[in-house]
Amino acid sequence: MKKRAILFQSIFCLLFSATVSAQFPPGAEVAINPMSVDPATYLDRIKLPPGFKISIYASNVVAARSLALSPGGVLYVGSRWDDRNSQPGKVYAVVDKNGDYQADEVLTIASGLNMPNGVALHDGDLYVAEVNRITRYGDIDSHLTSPPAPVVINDGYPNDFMHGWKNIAFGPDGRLYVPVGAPANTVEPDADHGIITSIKPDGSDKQTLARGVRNSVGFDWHPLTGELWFTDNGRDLWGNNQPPDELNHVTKAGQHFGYPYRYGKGLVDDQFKTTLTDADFTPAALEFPAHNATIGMQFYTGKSFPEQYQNQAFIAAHGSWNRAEPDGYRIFVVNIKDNEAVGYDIFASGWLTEEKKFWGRPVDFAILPDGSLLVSDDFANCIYRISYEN
Ligand SMILES: [Ca+2]
Ligand SMILES: [Ca+2]
Repeated sequence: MKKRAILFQSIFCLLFSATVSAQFPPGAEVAINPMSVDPATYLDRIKLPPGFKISIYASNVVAARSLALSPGGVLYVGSRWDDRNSQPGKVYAVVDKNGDYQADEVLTIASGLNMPNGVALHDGDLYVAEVNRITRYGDIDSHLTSPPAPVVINDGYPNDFMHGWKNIAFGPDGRLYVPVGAPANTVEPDADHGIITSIKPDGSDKQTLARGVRNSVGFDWHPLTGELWFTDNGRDLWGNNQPPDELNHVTKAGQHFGYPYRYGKGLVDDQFKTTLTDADFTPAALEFPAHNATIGMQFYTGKSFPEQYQNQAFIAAHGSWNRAEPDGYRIFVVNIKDNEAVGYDIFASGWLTEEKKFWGRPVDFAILPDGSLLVSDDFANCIYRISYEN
């Protein structure tokens, strides 16, 4: 009896501390077994396919999240916080002045923002997504040292902190796509949560493209079809090996991608009753291992990687926090054939050591004009460059 009480207490404490971590991220969203190292000294641990090389493009980019590269070659970087103990975040501009693929300047474009995770560029203007609002910084490349005051184009998004940080990007239709995550681990979201929306560049005409999305922090449009594909993270606190993380494929507006009733290709979470049936849900196009935290994604449209990577999707697995043995901390490449995701390979790994400690967490991508791939890391506070050297 006493043993049972202790066991119950331990489980309760574990669940409680995990829930607290889930609800109060900045300081508390600490995955298991972090190790702080100079990433430059650990790069030789990264495993890549033959012929590929990784280097540091920029260091000291604190909490580097979403990436957007301007036609002028300036890399804009969002973040969720300034450091692990303070929530307001910064937006950076990373400049490689002499074209040697090593940044010479990391400038702060804006600071004190409400988790400015998302950045996007359109007609020379920088768009920044905070939790509840989208702002625009006009003609940004020309004003790196004296950025203009931001213009608020939409402040009508929910202000929930949980899953409120956003990836944003302009679609082939010229609209800005803005997700709104579910405001908890598992909850039946109202019409304003668990969705992917789009707005015009002036912030007007909000439309909802997809529902049943728990927390997408990565999406991109297929270069040939122009259709949206997005990552989504499965729920926490449901064991070490379920539910799967997801890659999803939007084939028409209004599709429901399952949350909180279904995960992956059809795993049922019956804690919520619904009159919706399997036919009402769009299953994931591809499943990834649970808790890998698949976030940033990028179709490869560069020219320097081998032919097999053309139009394939790179996906960053940020790495687990809610799993007994850490997993993730790597980059997948998804094989998309005839508009179907047929499988994935591990493209880059090694941020998780053999002792199951992690020293880096990949987040998002950008493609340089030479075809090399930039990768942000919000734990090692840097931007990597992966190139194909033959
Ligand atoms: Ca340089
Ligand atoms: Ca789903």
